[in-house]
Amino acid sequence: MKKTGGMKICISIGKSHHYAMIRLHYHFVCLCLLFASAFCNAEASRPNILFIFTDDHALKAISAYGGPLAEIAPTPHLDRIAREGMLFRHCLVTNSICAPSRAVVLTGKYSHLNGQRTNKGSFDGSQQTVSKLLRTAGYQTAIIGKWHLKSTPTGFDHFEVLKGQGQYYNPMLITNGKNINHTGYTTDIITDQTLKWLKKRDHQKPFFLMCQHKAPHGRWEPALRHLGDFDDVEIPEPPTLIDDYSGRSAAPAGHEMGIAEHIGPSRLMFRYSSKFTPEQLKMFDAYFRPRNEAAQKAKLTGKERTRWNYHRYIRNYLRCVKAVDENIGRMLKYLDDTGLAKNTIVIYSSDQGFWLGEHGWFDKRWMYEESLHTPLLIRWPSVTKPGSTSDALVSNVDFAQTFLDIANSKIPADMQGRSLTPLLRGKTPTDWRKTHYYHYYEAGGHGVPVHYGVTDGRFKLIRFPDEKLDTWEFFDLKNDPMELKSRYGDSEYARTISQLTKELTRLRQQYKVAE
Ligand SMILES: [Ca+2]
Repeated sequence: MKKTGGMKICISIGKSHHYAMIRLHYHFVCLCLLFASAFCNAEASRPNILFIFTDDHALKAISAYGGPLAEIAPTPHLDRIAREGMLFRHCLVTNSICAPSRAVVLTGKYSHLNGQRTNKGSFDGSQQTVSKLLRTAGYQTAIIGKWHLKSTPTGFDHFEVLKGQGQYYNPMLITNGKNINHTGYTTDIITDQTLKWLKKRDHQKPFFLMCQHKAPHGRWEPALRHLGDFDDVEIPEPPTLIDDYSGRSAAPAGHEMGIAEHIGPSRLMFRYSSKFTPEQLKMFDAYFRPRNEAAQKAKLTGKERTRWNYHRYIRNYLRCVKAVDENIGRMLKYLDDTGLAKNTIVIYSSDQGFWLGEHGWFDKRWMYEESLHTPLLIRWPSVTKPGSTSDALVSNVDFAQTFLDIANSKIPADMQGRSLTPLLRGKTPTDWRKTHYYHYYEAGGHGVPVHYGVTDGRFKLIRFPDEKLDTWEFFDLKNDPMELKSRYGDSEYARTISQLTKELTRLRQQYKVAE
């Protein structure tokens, strides 16, 4: 208001009514500035949403979830998100496979409604997505890293995505339509590019940023700095590494995801998938070649071969996770250093879980526990109680609605999930879902047949409709957490099976499943 005095002096030489008009005009401008400032503060107070998403990250490979790998391969930065936010123990995917899961996250709809039932085909980007809705609501939107939906990303102010699966080294990133080659380790580069975008973004708008890593998807090529990590520690084998699939239907025995027989030379680093620079190749060869030659010379067979494959696989997988965790540390540090941390919600998840040798498997797809569950850690400063956990049945179909709710945006009625914000505020609604519907469509992928089912967290009912199988499975997860014995048809469980069968029908109607 200091200028008012100056103005008075300035216009005191003018006519008195002219002076009054100018003063009125000046006050009007001041009021406008005040309103504009208040509006900007409201804009700034809408939280930023940082969604960090990985590919094929098993819960057991995040130390915050505990388990036998937690001490061997700690993930301190992921654990920090859990320690400062909420860890969800039962985030269940609707369809445990890469592209479909990503489509569910973007649309808040099951695969049969968003059209992305399998990894084949291209995502219909003309449909309603959460990125479009948030952009319309005034958010600046960006996706950097793995996209895996073939069609050009829509609803983003900025996209910078790998082509298809991408590779672990020297990736090409399609950057707003232009192909740009990078040299280095892809997990590091995706973070570099994410931080670059954060620095140059429009600081007047809140952001919705999807930072999506390729890792730890196969074929597991570690960062050069992690070659040799975990070599000196004994990694426990899962109790079901050698599994004969008895006690269940014929379905799991038909798998083609065996660490023993299907994992193949490129997943075991006898062949490399990335196009290396000469220096990178030299370091890979220096580490892997002598070990590979020793393994070939030993001519291992049977269980010994399975065990060797498992240890080769799990070490490379954990090395890839280690680079993810380090890069999450870089992201969190940037939020701290810039002061963004206090108004940025950080969400960590993966497109599904993964088999780390249980039942002798790598890969995902099955409705069994390890691939049905996906990690979910959310830090919402001053809203979510640090170090809290939730046992509610939540799902990747809830993510879109959660993002919209956080942004205080309208949630379209055709989305099929539910916002997690009440849970994040510490209150699970009494009518929160008690059962979860699952549906896998990619017939024959890694030998996994089409199947669908329901679980309430304690029991699980699975239907394999393929005419050659035409079978069901039922598991009591409390008494049989490793899902080794189907009790379908067991009179002891007749009532529960009947109830779950009815619930399955009800859920299929609720979610508008036609097939
Ligand atoms: Ca995946």
